[in-house]
Amino acid sequence: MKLKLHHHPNSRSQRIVWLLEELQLDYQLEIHSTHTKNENGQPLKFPTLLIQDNDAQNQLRLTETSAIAEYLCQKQQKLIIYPNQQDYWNFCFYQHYADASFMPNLALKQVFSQIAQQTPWLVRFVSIAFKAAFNKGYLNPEIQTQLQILNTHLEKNHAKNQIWLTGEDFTYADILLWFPLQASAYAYPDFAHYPALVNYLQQIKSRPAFQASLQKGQWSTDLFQNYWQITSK
Ligand SMILES: N[C@@H](CCC(=O)N[C@@H](CS)C(=O)NCC(=O)O)C(=O)O
Repeated sequence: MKLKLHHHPNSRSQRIVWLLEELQLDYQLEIHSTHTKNENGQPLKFPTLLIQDNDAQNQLRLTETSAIAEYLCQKQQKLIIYPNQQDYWNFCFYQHYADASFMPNLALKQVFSQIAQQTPWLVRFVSIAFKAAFNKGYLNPEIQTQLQILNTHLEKNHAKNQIWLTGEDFTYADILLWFPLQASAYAYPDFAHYPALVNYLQQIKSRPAFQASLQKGQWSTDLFQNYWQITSK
């Protein structure tokens, strides 16, 4: 299988660089520093993975981080939990939770911050007031609830000496969750009130494949922190 990943530094596609490192697969990494169009003139989504099977003529093009993770891990039969294992239901839940429930709230927080920043200053107070009301009335309580649920879940695992979302086994659900969790560590000022989440992020950082992927993916902690910190104001 030949793999080529289109990647944008500090974006959600960092998770696929990490996944490829965890799976120890050979891949070609194409880094785009600006938004790029694909060969049909449409904006290239990050991540986009091009897959060529050894015996196949056709090249597959896969987007959506969670779809790419599922495809590669099922093909490799790694970083997954099987239906006959005890934690299978947890695996099903958390592999979808990151992008279906958690990320949309953070993305909305980012959108409102960008709108407020880009509104002409004379009328900026309108978008700032709108952003503040939506954050206070909906997004902040929602994210707080989501962080609390995750913290409680990881605390229960920790009490059983288990680090990861599905218990003992590190799976691609952990890889998917990392991006929104790391973003919320900067976007949510009270993140330190969730010790199990702080500890979980530390455990992730201690993985050699994670560290290797940061370097290969040209990750900048400072840029990422600034990008998400503006949403906390
Ligand atoms: N749910 C998608 C989101 C992909 C996405 O929107 N990626 C952004 C970077 S974080 C992107 O490609 N933006 C460029 C664009 O939309 O033109 C995934 O996780 O793969």
